[in-house]
Amino acid sequence: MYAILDQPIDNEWCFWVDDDAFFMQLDIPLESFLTNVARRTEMIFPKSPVNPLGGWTSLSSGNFFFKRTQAVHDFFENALSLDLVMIQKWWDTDKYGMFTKGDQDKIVYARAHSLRIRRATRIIPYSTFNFRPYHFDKTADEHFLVHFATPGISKDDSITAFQTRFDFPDRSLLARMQVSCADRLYERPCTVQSMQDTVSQRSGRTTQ
Ligand SMILES: [Mn+2]
Repeated sequence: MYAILDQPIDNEWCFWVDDDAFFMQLDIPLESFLTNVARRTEMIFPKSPVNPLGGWTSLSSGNFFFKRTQAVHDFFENALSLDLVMIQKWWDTDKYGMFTKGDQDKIVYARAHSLRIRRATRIIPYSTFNFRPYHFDKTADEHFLVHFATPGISKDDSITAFQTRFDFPDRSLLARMQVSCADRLYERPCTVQSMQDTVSQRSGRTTQ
């Protein structure tokens, strides 16, 4: 949300994508999802699919469109300031699905408390672009995007399984830092500090 708050207010459409989501159909422009969007619409969130364990959420903040307007900026500024403990007490699982203990819940709460924002938001089916690895049967480019938000398996393992299943020649979906940590796993445990060391070494800086 800090990254979104850093954006200029220029009324341009943007697409947020988590670091555990990847575009798989690079020939399809993002603009193709914005045809026939009402003038009042300033954010477009997909729902989540129902995962293999039955979990779902009323919206997914892992990949969504937002317009760089003052109203959207103010919305995220307000959402960011909210207290998760307060939100958890308010949370209605039947209505909003899983409580995920993060920014997504803040977005759900802030939206539920703003008629202005509800009117400016479109919630679309998960099958527009919020696909998970278990939706891919045939090829890695079967759907527009893959989001490694999967229960019961770490993101790295989920990415590695996907790459193995579709014969990726390399480990390109894993972040370089993660690959480096995975490769060094048998040498020493991977900690946040060792990841920071890796970053510092790569950028030629010394660790403070
Ligand atoms: Mn995610």
